[in-house]
Amino acid sequence: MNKKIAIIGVPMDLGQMRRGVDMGPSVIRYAGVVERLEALGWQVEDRGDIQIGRPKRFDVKNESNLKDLEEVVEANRLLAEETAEVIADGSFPLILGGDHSIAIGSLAGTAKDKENLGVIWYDAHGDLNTGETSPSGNIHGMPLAVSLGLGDKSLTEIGGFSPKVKPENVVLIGARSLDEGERKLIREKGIKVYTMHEIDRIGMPQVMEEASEYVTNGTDGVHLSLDLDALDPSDAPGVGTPVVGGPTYRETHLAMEILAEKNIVTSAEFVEVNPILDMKNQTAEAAVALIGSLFGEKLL
Ligand code: 6HN
Ligand code: MN
Ligand code: MN
Ligand code: MN
Repeated sequence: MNKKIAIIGVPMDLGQMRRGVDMGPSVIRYAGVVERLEALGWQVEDRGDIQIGRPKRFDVKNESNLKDLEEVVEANRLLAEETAEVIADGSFPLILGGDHSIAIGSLAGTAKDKENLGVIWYDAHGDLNTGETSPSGNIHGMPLAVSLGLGDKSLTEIGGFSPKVKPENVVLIGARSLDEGERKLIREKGIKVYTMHEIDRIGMPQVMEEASEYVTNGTDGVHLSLDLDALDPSDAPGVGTPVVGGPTYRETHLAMEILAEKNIVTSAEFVEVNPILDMKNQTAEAAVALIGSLFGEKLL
C-alpha cells in the first residue's frame, strides 16, 4: 500500500450550541488515530488544525437565521483550500471535526474538479436545513443542503462553485430525526435514504451493498461523512445532539469494513465528537476504531 493519508483537524464548535466539540480533533488524536493508521501500513501526515475565528458573542443569529455565520464561512473557506491541496498532492483527506458544519468546506475541497462526487451521509440527522427551514439556526444542521446548492450564498459559494454535489449522487444512512423541511426536500429531490426503518428491515450488510452500488454508479469519487451521532448513544454518548435508536458500534464497524472491502471511499470526515459530553473518551475511541476499519483493519 503506497497511499498517503493527510489528517486535517477542524476544531469548530460554532455550527451548534454546545461548546466542547472543538476539542474533537485533539481527543481523536489522543485516542491514537495516527498510530492506528500507521500500524495498518499507511503513510500518515498530520497537517494540524484549521484556524477557527472566535466570535465576540456566541450563537448570535443573523437576519437569515444563521448563527455565527462569518466565522463558519471563513473556517470552511480555509478547509476547502487545504482539502483541495491534499488531494492535488495525491493524499487521501481524512478530516476530523468539530461539528458537522465543516462538511461544507470538506465537500467544497473534495468536489473541486469532480463533476459527480458520490456522498455517503451516515448520520441520525439529514443536515438538510436552510436558514428558512431550520428550527435552531445551527449551521451544523445545514451542510448537506448547502452542498446541494441550497441556502445562504456566502455558504453555497465557498470554493467558488455551486452545487458541490447532485441529489442523485447522495445517500443518507441512519436517519431517524428529520425536520419537516428536510422531509419535504428529500421527497422533492428524490434523495436516497436508508432510515433506521430500512436498516432494521434489511440489515446493515444489505444496506451497505445497495448504498455502495448507488453512490458509485456514474460518480468519480465517494466522500464519507460520518457523524458520530449516527451511532446509538449507548455506544457513542459524546455528541451534542444524540438520538436514541441508532445502529450499534458493531453494525457501524461492519459498515466501515464493507466500505473498505469495496475500496470506494476517496475522502472522509468524522465529526461531532464532544469530550465534555463523553464517557472516558468512548466516542473518540469509537471514531478511531471505525477509522481503522475504514482503512482496512481486520480481526484476523
Ligand atoms: N448534526 N435538525 C436539527 C437542526 O437543528 O437543524 C439537528 C441538526 C443536527 C446536526 O448533528 O450534525
Ligand atoms: Mn447528526
Ligand atoms: Mn450531522
Ligand atoms: Mn474492525
